[in-house]
Amino acid sequence: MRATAIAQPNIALIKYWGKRDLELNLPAVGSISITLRDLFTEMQLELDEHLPADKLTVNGSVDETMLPRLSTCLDHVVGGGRVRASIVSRCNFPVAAGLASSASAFAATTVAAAHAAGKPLGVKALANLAGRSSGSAARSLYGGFAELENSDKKIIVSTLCESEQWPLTVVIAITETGPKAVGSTEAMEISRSTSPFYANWIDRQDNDLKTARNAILKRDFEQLAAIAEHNCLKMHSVMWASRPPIVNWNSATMRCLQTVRKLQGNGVGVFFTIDAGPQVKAICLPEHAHEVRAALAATEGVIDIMESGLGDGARLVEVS
Ligand code: 2P0
Repeated sequence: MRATAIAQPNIALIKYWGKRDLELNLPAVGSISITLRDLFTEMQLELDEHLPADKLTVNGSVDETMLPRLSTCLDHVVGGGRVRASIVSRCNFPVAAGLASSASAFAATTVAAAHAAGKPLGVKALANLAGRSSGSAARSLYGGFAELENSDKKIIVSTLCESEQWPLTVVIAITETGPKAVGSTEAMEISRSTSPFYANWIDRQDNDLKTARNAILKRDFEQLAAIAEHNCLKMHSVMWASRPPIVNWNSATMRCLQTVRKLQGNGVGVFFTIDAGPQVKAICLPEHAHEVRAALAATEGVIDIMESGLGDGARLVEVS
């Protein structure tokens, strides 16, 4: 009745923004991501019939904010009439700040819950269950480069390339540590219903997916860099043009983009992406990681730097 699982966040290179089914939490577009190695969320879950209610601690402190969504995640995996759970979470990076903390949290919770409930589910079923709680969590069930496709009432996630087949490095420039003002589910709905660019965004996604997929299969860094930056800026254009506007960037975010442009001008193999938060993720060839890290660390407004290679999908650590 007790299981512990670990999952890594993933960074989308071709982004998910918008839902086509709110009830089932199905994304409106496919996406392609890389799963990280060095950032993690561990979820220890104990199903306990004596507990009056679910409880959650994050890094040693009781936390009420994530609990309702985690409880719903457990309902999906274990079943509605389930016994209550005690969840102990450990995480080595800031949560709810645009670092994909919900992806790793729900991926790890789904794996731990299935094992704690004695349900031997395969990775496809686990990805679909994790995706019901958080669209991006489905991708954290897979390592390396993962593609998520919509298929009727389901999602299908597959590995395009394993982490060791194309070992890139991700340098993350932290420009703010507080939680974001508007959650992704709400922000996506605002974009869907108000952004004049939303329909265009949906129409063009398949082309971007195809270009990125080809770049990954050919290990073509330049082509991947160009399409990932374009897709990221397009998603933020959809967000900026929403009413009210959804602007997660700060001035340091912009300065980090200028730093990346300068590095590119000097022949450094690097590109940027930004999610629903102010942090800048610089994806680079491992031999350039030191230079990219130093340049971002020296950029005004950057308060911390994290670095990660690419890693594996969510997995069980212990069950008893
Ligand atoms: C992504 N993001 O593809 C995009 C890019 C943020 C920007 O997926 O509503 O927390 O829980 O399904 O997965 C963040 O959204 O959203 C996200 P829900 P999620 O990574």
